[in-house]
Amino acid sequence: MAYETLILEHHETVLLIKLNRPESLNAINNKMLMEICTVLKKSSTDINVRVIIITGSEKFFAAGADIKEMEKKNSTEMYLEDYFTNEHNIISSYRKPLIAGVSGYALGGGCELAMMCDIIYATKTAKFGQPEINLGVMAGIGGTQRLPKSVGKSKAMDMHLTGRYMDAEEAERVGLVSRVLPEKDFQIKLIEIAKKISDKSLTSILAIKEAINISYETNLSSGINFERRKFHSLFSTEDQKEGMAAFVEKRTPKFSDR
Ligand code: DAK
Repeated sequence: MAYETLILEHHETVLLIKLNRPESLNAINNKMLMEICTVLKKSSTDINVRVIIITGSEKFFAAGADIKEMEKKNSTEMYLEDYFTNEHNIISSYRKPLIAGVSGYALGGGCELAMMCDIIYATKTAKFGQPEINLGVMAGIGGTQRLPKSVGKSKAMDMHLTGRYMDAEEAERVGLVSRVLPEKDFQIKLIEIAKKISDKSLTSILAIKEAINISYETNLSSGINFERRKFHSLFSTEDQKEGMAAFVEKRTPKFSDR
């Protein structure tokens, strides 16, 4: 299926989604979000897709939600259309790992889309920001909630209230970004890392993602209890037997997702 706002590339079990609205610096419109969600829905049960990368171009990941699409809307329309809510829920509850590869601008909804992913890798040209305050509005797809969890209250307030951008070096230092990677062959490196994840047992991958995400929603003792139950349950898998036998036999494990 051809998409209007996305380019898809399959690299074995890694699916790379490239945001593709260069004329507006990949501003996220309704169509783009719907297309991302269609891809996620299709790939959620596709055994050939184990890890997804969302990336943009060298100069821009996404410069925010599409201001031209929103400009004339009033609050009743926004409320009744429930603008972006369903899409937010589909992306943020996706079970397989989502990697954001950010080069250049990740602003407003672009920064929020990156933060909905599980890991953010960036090049040194990346610029993160929540500049909605300059438009007389505020973040609306998680920016005020996820950013403080990554960078702390003070920096999140600073970014949302001043609208300033955070560069890659600062973003890595404060934990918004996992690693800053070289600009040259950025995409190749992203795929390489995604493949490394993809080679693991899918049962472990899904359990780890679920357990880490639970830590955002629950208290410490409930979270640790959840983790322990997941850990116990993995001992009913063939992959646990294979992984531990491979260690003892000093060989590389061959996981079967069973
Ligand atoms: N939307 C629409 N078009 C955009 C755009 C955007 N976010 N960003 C850039 N463009 C367009 C420009 O209008 C321009 O188009 P033409 O004039 O050529 O037709 C083209 O892309 C190139 O942009 P510039 O000429 O401005 O390029 P520069 O290199 O000079 O500047 C820039 C790059 C990224 C600094 C600048 O473009 C910029 O400031 N862009 C806007 C950044 C921004 O404010 N982003 C936040 C958007 S608001 C919701 C929840 C959340 C949201 C919405 C709803 N609900 C729950 C309901 C999210 C809101 C946002 O993200």
